[in-house]
Amino acid sequence: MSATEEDVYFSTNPPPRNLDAHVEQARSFIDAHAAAGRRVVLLTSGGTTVPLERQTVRFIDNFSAGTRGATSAEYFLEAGYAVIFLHREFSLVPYARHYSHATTGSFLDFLEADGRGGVRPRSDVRDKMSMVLAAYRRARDENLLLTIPFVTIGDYLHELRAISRLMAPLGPRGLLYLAAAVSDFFVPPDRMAEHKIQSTDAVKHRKKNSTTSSSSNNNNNNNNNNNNNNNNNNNNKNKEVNDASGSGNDNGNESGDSTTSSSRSISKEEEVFDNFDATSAARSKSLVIDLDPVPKFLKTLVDGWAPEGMIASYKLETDPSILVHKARHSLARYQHHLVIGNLLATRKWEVVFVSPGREDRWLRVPKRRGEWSDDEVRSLQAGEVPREEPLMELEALIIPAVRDLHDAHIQQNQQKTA
Ligand code: 9Z3
Repeated sequence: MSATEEDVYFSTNPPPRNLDAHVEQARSFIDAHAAAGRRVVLLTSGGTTVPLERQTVRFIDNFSAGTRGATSAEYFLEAGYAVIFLHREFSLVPYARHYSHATTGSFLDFLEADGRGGVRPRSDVRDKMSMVLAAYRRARDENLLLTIPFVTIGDYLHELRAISRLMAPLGPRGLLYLAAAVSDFFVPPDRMAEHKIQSTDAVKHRKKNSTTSSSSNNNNNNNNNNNNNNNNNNNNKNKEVNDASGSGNDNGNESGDSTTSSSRSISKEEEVFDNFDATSAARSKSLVIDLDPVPKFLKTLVDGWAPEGMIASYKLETDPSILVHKARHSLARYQHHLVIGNLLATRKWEVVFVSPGREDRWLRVPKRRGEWSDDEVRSLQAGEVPREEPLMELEALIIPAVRDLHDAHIQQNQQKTA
């Protein structure tokens, strides 16, 4: 991607409101850890949205609960990294993830009355909760975890660019671990509606009618035409509106006597349009959304924003037959260091590491009893979900393996500079 394309994207898509504050937080976080010689991972998590309106009521979302990202963050902290957790607002976050977002019940179910007017954790969850709490407190007290939210694809790209540019002082000790589910398509600002997209023309008609009567009459006529097929009764009422608007000619009333006639016509119209809303014609109106491709920023990221750090990205597919191919394609295209491929259905059981100059490496959670047979591996790789829940968190295997590759990346860089 050319510099101009990048400039155009970032100058036409507005930054998130708190970008400057986030940049300042990230700057002091990175500088402190760079000075301490610690590794820092910028980890992205959760799905980006694509707003359809500037004052957003409707948006397109990307699948991701944030489980991969939030769980990975905990294992990175355990592995000695400081973590910038760039995540979709209200998706899962490290440590709290163990108790939030329950699909049945609530986090309150983990608590019980202590008999003295207070509350305490339920006895059966107390041990685990005190471990989770201790790890969380350590991360917080030692300033090892910085959480920054995003919502839209635009927010995400602005934040990613700004923060990754700050990673330079870390040199090869910086790691970008891109697990967020990022939209491939978006509505460019020049085509985005300001207000909520309407499912009927009713508001447009009403607005126009209350200002210029000639255009309103045209609209009425259009509406009449639409209604013609569906509701003769409405058609008659609409005619009444036209007639009531003053001059009696097709172009509507003159400005002089508009007040009474237009207010009358509006109230009549409301009746007409309320009926109109209910017609099958209005209901069957489809909304066609024309989306542009999101510019591919990974190459720019590798070349310009964080040139010395290691970059690992996830590749999500649902079709097993293309997963490895797409992961390789991504690596060849962006020339970064690691693609972790996963299938939506089996993402909690296995992933594949694809990296330059190395054999593809599958990481799989162990089975409760025995080893995975060749047949079982084949069906996993074909996207078949095992009956039993995974025995452990796959991230417990992924993060140490990423750390090994990061060790090698740092070593290579040291050799180059020696
Ligand atoms: C992933 O593949 C993540 O592992 C998941 C995690 C989104 C599947 P959950 O949060 O899910 O645990 O529920 N993330 C990357 C998805 C993505 O959009 N990748 C892009 C692509 O595949 C490249 S950046 O083209």
